[in-house]
Amino acid sequence: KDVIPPLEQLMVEKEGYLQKAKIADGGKKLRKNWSTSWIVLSSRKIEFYKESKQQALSNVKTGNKPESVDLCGAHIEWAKEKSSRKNVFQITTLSGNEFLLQSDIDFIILDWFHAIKNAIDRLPKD
Ligand code: I3P
Repeated sequence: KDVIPPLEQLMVEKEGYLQKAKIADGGKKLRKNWSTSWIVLSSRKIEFYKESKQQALSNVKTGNKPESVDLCGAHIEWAKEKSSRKNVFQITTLSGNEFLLQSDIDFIILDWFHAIKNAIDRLPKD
């Protein structure tokens, strides 16, 4: 059963570039290192690509996989105190991964915050 995933799980809800820094992995703190990431949100996960979308697509053959973040049970919150940059929010996953996302452009970061928050709120918590 469940061989064919529901169509909604496959649908991309939003994609674009943001500044990203992963600051914890499995609860273990990492050195903050901001970089531009191509970000793809679908109903239950976010994928972070290191390269542009074009490069990511052309790299499919090389097996260059994006970092995938399960949104089930994840938390999202503004994180003013975690950076000297403006417009930073944090996503924390059930597995203890922490990501900061940032854009200098107010409406872009607001759109992303609400899109991710809506996706999380629609999902079961575990
Ligand atoms: C970090 C780098 C980050 C900065 C961070 C620094 O230094 O400058 O950009 O975060 O500040 O520690 P390094 O490259 O030497 O690791 P913000 O840009 O988000 O402020 P922090 O330690 O206060 O988080």
